[in-house]
Amino acid sequence: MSETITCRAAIAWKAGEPLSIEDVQVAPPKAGEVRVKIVATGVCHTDAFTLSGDDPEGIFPAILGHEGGGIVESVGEGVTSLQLGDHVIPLYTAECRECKFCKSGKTNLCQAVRETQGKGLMPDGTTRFSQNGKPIFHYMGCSTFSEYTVLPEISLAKVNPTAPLEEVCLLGCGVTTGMGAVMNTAKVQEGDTVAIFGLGGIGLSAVIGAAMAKASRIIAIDINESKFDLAKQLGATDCINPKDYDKPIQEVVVELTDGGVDYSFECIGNVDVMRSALECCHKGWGESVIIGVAGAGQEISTRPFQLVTGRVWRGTAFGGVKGRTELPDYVERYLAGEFKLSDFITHTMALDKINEAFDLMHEGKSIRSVIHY
Ligand code: NAD
Ligand code: AHE
Ligand code: ZN
Repeated sequence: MSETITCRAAIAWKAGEPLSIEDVQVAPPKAGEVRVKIVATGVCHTDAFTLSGDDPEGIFPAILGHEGGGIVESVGEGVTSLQLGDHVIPLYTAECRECKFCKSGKTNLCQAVRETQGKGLMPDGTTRFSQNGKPIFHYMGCSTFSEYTVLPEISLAKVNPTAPLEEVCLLGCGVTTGMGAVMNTAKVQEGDTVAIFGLGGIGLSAVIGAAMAKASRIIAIDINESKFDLAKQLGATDCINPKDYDKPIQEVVVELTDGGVDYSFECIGNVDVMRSALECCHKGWGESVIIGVAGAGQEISTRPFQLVTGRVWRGTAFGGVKGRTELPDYVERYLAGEFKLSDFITHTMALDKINEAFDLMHEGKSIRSVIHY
């Protein structure tokens, strides 16, 4: 039986306040749980979203972070699929392979631990994090902004140990989400036309996915033109800044593509852009995929006629990817050189500088900052 560990973590004490780097206690894993030493973690816009206070599920104090890579430090009773020393990627979408959702063959949204996860707790309804006896909540079932964290066994993907965790941590959210949205959710085919709104870690990964799918036109859209060089390098055929036009961006895309694109992806979390993304799709068949996460109380709208005339609105979480089954293969494909991750890592830093990662994101200066422990 392992002991409680005291380690450094970035604590979100309150919405809207910077993270505070402090000692926390991490209890040993209980039955069916695994304690992981985090080696590296990316900072995703969703972490900033929750810290801002806009997340209806946001709960404080908590340890944020959900885009990590680490090594199994100890396992609880009954854990069979993982052992000490295994390299793992934490999954905010678990995969139990037993629930109605897992068995449906229709979704990656396993619900086995989702309810307690949304309350910042482990499946038994308690937390493994505390500070001098005061409980601290988990986040998205991952809490990778801590040197050590505890997850359910079903929330860990075991990956090839030769893969650098400082890079493949990005497969824990951003890169898998963007690529998966294109390839799993939309199933873009050779020759299709695509528009991608927002060129952060998610949107640029969608560009990679569209290029891999051999889309004939990949229209990359952002109000920050500093993102355009990398978008082009990754395969975007056109880069557009909506601020350069005095008409709605959907009209611009429709004109550029003889009636609209086959697929569009919203990678921002802006409900007005979600509407543009739907309305730039081709009449009769165009499909728009919502990836961006919008704040509490926000709603999408369009004229129902947009759907009556054949456009489809859908959404995706973690790119529709079943983490334990499919993520190891994403790592293998990265190792085989099918796509690069280093392009995304614009900044690296130690945990005590993590607030700078949030500043860089808000200033539009980073794609991904990766924290090295
Ligand atoms: P990011 O901040 O790195 O990138 C967002 C990009 O959108 C930036 O380049 C920004 O300049 C651009 N942008 C902002 N407003 C715009 C506008 N009006 N028009 C065009 N471009 C605009 O964020 P990210 O980490 O790439 O995440 C993107 C979104 O995806 C977030 O909402 C995040 O919460 C969400 N997300 C969803 C999932 C999922 O599974 N559904 C997974 C990861 C992230
Ligand atoms: N808690 C928010 C929703 C947040 C959300 O949509 N999260 C995405 C992942 S974002 C990763 O960066 C997701 O996978 N959602 C599916 C799920 O089960 O959480 C809210 O609005 O309540
Ligand atoms: Zn994320």
